[in-house]
Amino acid sequence: MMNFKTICIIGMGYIGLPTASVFANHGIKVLGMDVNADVIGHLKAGKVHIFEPGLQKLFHQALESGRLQVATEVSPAEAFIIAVPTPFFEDKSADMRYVESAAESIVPHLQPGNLVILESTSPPQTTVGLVAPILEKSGLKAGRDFLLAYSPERVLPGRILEELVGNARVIGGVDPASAEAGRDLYQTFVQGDIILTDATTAEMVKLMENTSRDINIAIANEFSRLAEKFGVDIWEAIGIANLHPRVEILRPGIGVGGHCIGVDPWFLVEAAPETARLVRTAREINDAQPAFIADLVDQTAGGVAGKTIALLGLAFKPNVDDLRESPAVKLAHDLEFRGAKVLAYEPFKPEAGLPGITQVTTLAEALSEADLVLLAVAHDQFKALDPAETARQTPAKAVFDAVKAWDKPKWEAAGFAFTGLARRF
Ligand code: SAJ
Repeated sequence: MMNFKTICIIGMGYIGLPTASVFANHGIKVLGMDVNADVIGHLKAGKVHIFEPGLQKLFHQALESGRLQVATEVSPAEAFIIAVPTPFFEDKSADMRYVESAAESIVPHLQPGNLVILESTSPPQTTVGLVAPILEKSGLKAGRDFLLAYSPERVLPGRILEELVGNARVIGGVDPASAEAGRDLYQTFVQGDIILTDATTAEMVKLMENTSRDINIAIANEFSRLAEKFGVDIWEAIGIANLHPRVEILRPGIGVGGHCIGVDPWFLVEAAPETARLVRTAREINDAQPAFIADLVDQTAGGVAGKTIALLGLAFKPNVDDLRESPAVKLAHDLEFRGAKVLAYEPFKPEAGLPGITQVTTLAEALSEADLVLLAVAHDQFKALDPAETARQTPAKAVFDAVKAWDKPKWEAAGFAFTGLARRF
């Protein structure tokens, strides 16, 4: 069994930072590296730059222990973990430049016997086809001179710290020794099962998980459109269907966002366009959902042109501060395109500075001149809004709940005309 004393984690984002903190708190010396000097500056000052429950405390504890350091340069270590983003280009093809440069930055430091782990979600065969050849520029060979594995992160934003420790972990090696070394490293803190396989299988597993969730959300969104067409309350219908022991329909909404589920399925489409047909269709359905909601709001409001809409929430899902690929942002643009004036309020990121979005920093400001209040993201603080109190803060006489977070009778009792996505009750 290998015993790792030092690791270097490349990328101090949503995955790298919690992972670095957890390792350090379990007795390993960690260097957290990020090319962004602002991020490192923040971290050095003891402040985490992202919102995730419990992370600030965990990070602080790791710094205090003296085992976690952060820097803008890679340093030698027994193991290297790559946890950088893999976004996509305009044409939906994978942008692997961060992974490439992370691998390049390891090359000068790579020693025989080191372990390198890729955690970033990547197209099939990235580990063997892209990362191995870059690392081999060191003159060392993957599987023979150094160990190389793929181990995807699978944690849910909002529950990252629990899931990092509790979830099962898959580790795919370029050879069995690499997978075993990965297990030795992660079992430092992982309490869930650790499953060993080959690198390409582990890459597929990750893509299959997020793709199947995307497809399941797409069918829920398509059902919501059908329900609109047939005058059915989709929430009632799903509730009843889900009583069936083998049916579990997810929630329709304003679309799918974030840097994972809305992105990863495209890696399969790009890798095998002729084969991944259902995958592509699901992506297209979910991507079109913000425009569908904008049309629905437009119809139910008797036209949004010239009206002011208080848009509640810009994050990609409830109770997170992440606005990447957010359908709420697309919805704001779509409503503006239809002639509305949108005042967006996002409590987790009140000043995001998004181009083309008018953001206000308080709820009161959003409400004060609204004709319509549109709930886009079911943050706890929006769910808890009191309709009577809201009525006192706004001239708006109508609300639209796109995510079934509000109680229709209560809002009606407060004097609002209430509509929502496929909503009768
Ligand atoms: N959404 C719906 N309806 C639902 C569930 C979600 O519209 O019933 C929307 C959300 O509002 C959001 C998007 O889908 O816009 C994605 O949210 P999510 O909570 O389903 O997932 P993510 O993107 O936060 O995290 C996913 C997780 N993957 C799976 O559950 C299979 C997580 O475990 C992964 O680690 C993460 O992607 C990742 O990093 O890949």
